[in-house]
Amino acid sequence: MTEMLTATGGPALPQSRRVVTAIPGPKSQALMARRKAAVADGVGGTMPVFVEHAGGGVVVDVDGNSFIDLASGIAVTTVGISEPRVVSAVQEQAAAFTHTCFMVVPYAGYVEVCEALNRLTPGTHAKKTALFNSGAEAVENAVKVARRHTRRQAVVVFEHAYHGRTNLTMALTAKNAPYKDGFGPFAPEVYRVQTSYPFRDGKDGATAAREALLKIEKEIGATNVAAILIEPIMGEGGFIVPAPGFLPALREFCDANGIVFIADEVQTGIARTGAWFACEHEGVVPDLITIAKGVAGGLPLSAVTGRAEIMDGIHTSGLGGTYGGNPLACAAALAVIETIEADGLLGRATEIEALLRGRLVGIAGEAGGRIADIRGRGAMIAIELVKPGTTEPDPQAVSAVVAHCHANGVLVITAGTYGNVLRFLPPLSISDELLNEAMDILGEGFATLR
Ligand code: PLZ
Repeated sequence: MTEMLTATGGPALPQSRRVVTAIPGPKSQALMARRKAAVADGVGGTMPVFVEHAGGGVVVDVDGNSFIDLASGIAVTTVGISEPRVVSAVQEQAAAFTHTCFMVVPYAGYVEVCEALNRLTPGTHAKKTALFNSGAEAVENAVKVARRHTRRQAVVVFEHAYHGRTNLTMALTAKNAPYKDGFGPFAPEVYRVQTSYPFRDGKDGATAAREALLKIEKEIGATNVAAILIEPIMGEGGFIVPAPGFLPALREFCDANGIVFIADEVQTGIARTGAWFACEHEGVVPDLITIAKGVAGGLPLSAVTGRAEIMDGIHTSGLGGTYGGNPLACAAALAVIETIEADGLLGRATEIEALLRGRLVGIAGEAGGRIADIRGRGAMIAIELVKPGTTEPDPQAVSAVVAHCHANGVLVITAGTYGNVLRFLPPLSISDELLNEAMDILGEGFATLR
């Protein structure tokens, strides 16, 4: 086990799985009752336990149960929860000043984060960045920038896409329940076309792209399109990796038609897939990239980074917000970027991919045809579950395996339009030992289905 130190130099959390009560334990049960009474029912929940401490590769609950973390708070704590460098940076910043509003009195941290993202995003062209709070807010602003630049309105999005829960981003998101049900009317001028989903459509990237682009030309008209917005790997949609060639074909179409190519890298960005950004795996350089989640180690921060001439097409004060690029979040982001670079975490994501894929192939071999697809990149890997011998989604099997994992100290989450995808998003600070132990429990979970 690797010895870890906290930011204050004290001993870190023991890196082990430990189940000492029924899940949830008594303290979590009491808090769940208070939650039920005080928190709006509409706020979703995965785990019935409340956290007390977390770090490295574990989340420890108020009853002393220690869960192996395969969720990273939905792909946020890529460098680990409370990573020591992030903790010190935030502590120092909090003591200096918590907020002035960058639009009122600016601070260097904001500029430094923009410089870093301009450097780290794909492409050698001149870039500019603006900072916001959430992924949805970044996506909304990218659309604003693209519309202003092109003086066009239509935005093209894809089946299985997820872009957020605000009014515009609900319109951009594909799946109805739970995200959109009853929340309309939705924003206009959003058009959805088919994506590339190799497991389900069996098409190569060029064919899938040709069909999507034909639909755009015939039903929307290329000259009406401000932006094509796509996640390079669909996140909430189930870690759908488009067939090779699909993203480059969209990129080419954007070039040929003066359309802004926006990569939503909110979930895939910042080392998650073994590259700084997932579109690098396909050699695609977006015009605009939306960034959030992993960028600030758990503090709320998001960004739009893109071609300087497109970003600067917006009039002064056309972009902003009270909290965008909050100083604590900027300090955290700079520490996250430093940690990824200093600890070689891009390579670690690739190692995690190899370990998970190896174990999942083994588990699939024993799972009687229930695991029909293993996919993803880096530390963003998923399995799609079907009724054996068919391609029919099996969300019940997912629920049963997840319940086994949760009861046995492994924190996993699901995804997919059909609710039949189990996704693994471990922090890059997790040990091989914990990953292997989590895969053992997962294998046991599948064994209970037989
Ligand atoms: N774009 C690609 O993955 C957030 C959603 C969790 P916010 N995904 C997790 C939930 O159920 O609300 C996401 C994403 C992509 C945009 C977003 C939105 O990011 O920070 O949640 O607004």
